[in-house]
Formats: sequence, structure tokens, C-alpha cells
Amino acid sequence: MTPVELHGKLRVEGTNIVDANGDIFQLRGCSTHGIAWYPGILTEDAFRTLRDDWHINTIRLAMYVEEAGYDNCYMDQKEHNLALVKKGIDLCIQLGLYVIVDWHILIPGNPQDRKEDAKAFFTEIATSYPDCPNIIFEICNEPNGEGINWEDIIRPYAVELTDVIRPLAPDTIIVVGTATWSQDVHDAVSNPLPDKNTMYAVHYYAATHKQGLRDRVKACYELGYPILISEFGVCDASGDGVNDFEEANLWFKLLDELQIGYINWAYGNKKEACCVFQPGVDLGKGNWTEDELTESGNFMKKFFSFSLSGFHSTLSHFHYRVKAHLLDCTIYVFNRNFILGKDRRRRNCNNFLTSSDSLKNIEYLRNFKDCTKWTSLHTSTAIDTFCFIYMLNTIFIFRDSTNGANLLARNWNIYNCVIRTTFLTKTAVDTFV
Ligand code: IDC
Repeated sequence: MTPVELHGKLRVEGTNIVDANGDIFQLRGCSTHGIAWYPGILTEDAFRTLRDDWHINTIRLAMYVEEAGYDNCYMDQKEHNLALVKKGIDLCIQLGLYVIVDWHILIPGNPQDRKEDAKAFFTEIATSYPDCPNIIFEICNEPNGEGINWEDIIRPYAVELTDVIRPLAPDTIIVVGTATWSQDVHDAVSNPLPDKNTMYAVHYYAATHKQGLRDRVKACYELGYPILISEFGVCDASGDGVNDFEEANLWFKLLDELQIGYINWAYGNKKEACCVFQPGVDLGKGNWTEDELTESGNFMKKFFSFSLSGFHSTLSHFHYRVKAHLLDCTIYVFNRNFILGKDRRRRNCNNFLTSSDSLKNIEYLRNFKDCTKWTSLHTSTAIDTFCFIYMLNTIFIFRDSTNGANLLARNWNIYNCVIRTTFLTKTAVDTFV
């Protein structure tokens, strides 16, 4: 099943997005670079790879409104660019991905300057895709510049745009950028918007924006306001420079704890640190190799694909999810029979353990010495797999296949994980632990 088939229409409830079942849902995805400049990414192969191999559930289509030195942004070629946005939306609908339609103001920094164009743009999209569960509107990427504040400029803009959008798309989530390139969320929530299906955007670049901005996000979240990281980079705010993976992991840790969604910048092949593809790589072909990804691209692929929030076609029956941030984690896979000493001949070794077998094994684990160091224990008797985390860097999985380890790693938020599928014996475990 696709993300949209599984989760349906999303809405804001309190501080988070919830899905059609009322369960908290985290958007985890990527942003195109400006689609006017890098339209090559708009293919089924590319989006399918991002969905199935990277496990992202959302694509953001960045439509630069205008940009110094370019003559092909939205204001320059409206019809052509609208067609590109629709092509991206159509692909997301086809593949069951959520899609953020991003009115990418950077220039002008004042969203009021192109307000009438923004209204026409969102009117066109909303009327072309009525009641579409995939779509989310981001009505101003990053307000910026002197005097561009929430109270006098951004808030009135958001209210006016919302008034235009709501009759056409009554249930679609709207994301509003905040001042100072979407960092001043605290100003925004000091006078929040009346529309309850609206989120406040925060953008960060890990090498530039650190604990100070994280504290601000957390404080606003704790006050009860819904935040979306509709853009983040692993590098610095210029889009280039050095990647900061440590800070990036600290951000993921916080956001996953709060279940705030995040969208990675940028899925283009320009020569800059933020781009996940190497210059010259065919954006549209999908199934990109490690060599075709940049340093941040490989990091993000590993991050997204080893962690899974809400979607994996074969895993919809997994109801548990571990919020584990395990650096250099090792996963040991056990022969499922080792504790109970079952005679493998008694049954076909591909058979699953029964639930009572699993419970006995769990009991055994609970009685391990130093049980305070077990941080988590999760079981799924339905699939004969149970697993637990030991001292934040080791996971044991009881299932006699390496496939089990891979599935679980993907189903958990496990970062920088090295899966060593070592088959241990009972004696080895006793010694090890
Ligand atoms: C950058 C692009 C870069 C482009 C520049 C100006 O990576 O290739 O030349 O925009 O058009 C943002 C913006 C986003 C920036 C990104 C990196 O939303 O448009 O992209 N960034 O600078 N906010 C903070 C950083």
C-alpha cells in the first residue's frame, strides 16, 4: 500500500499532523530543487525510487517565484511552470505520495509583493485537484528582509490567502513560512492564525542552525503549536559548505521525539553540498547508485531508508515503532531456537514460533542480568520476531533470517546503523551480556 492509501487525508490536530485514522503521522520527505531549473526529477522512476527505496512519504515541489539572474521562474513563465507543478502533483497522486506545493519566495522576501499571483496560483491548483488527499499548500517559503515581520506582513498575507483557499480546499493543510527565512516561529505563535488546519514552518540548515533554534521549536511545540520543518539541509544556510552530520542527528532526534515532520533540501544535481545528486547525474532515472549521490545524499538515503515512519509496503502490520537513535548500532540476529533449545526437526525451520514460545523467550530476556540496561523490548508474535535494545547500541533480534534484521531496522528509526547479522549461541549471549 502507498502512504496515501494507508493514511488518507491528513489534518492538523493540536501540535501534530494526524492521518485519517486519527493517528499521529510524520511527513518525511524531500524537496525538489527549483523545478523550473531541475525538472528532470519529475519522473515516475525517480519518485518511485524515493518512495520504495528511500522510504520517504512526501515530495515538496519548490516553485521559485522569481530569482535574481534567472528568467525562467514562475513570474517569467507562468504557464510552463504551472504545468511542471501539475506534472509533479500527478506523479505523487499516481504513486500515493503526499505532495507539498511550495510557493518558494526567497525573492521577493515580502510575500505581499506577489500576493495576487499567489492567490491565482493556489486557486488554480485547488480547483484542478478538488478534495485531493495528497496535497498540502505551503503559501510562502521564507519571508525575509528588513521589516518583514509576522504581525504586519506575514500574518495578514496568510489570512488573505487562507480566505481564498478555504472555499476551494476546505480540508487541505496550509503551511505558513515565518520571518527570518522561516526561523521566527516564536513571533508567529505569539499571534497565531485563526485557521486550525494551518502549520507554522521552521527551516534549518544543520551546520548553521543549532541548539538555539531547536530550543525555540521545542518551546513553541510545548505551547501547543503545530510546526512543520518544510525545509532543512545537512549543510550550512548557503546551501553549500561543510555538512554537519552530528547536528543533523540531533535535529532528527528532537523532531522524531516530537513527531514533527521534515523535508530535506535539495533533490537536484547542482554542484553544492545540499544537493543529494552528483553533478551530471540523470535525475529522472531513479535507482541511483552510491557513486551518484553526494555525501549528504548518501547520508540522507541511509537515514530515510533505515528509518521508517508509516510506510513500507510489506510492513503495514507492524504496529510498534521504536524511537531509537542508535549510533553505530549492531544488530545481532539469533537463531530463533537457541533459548528454548527446541528441536529444529520437530517442525519445519521456516515455521514461526508460537506466541507462547515468544513469551517464554521474552521472560528469559527480562531475567537477564543488568536488566536495567534494556531500554526497550518489543515483540511481534505475529511474525515470530522479537527484539530488544541493549545499552543504546546493540539490538538483538530473535529470528533466524537476516531479512528479519533488515525489515526491523527499516521499521525503526535507527540511524547510522551497521547491521551485523551474527548468529549467536546462548552461551555467547550469556558471556556477552
Ligand atoms: C538555494 C539553492 C541554490 C540557489 C539559491 C538561490 O540551493 O542553488 O542558487 O537557493 O536561488 C533556503 C531556501 C532555498 C535555498 C537554500 C540554500 O529556501 O531556496 O536554496 N536555503 O541556500 N533557505 C535557507 C537555505
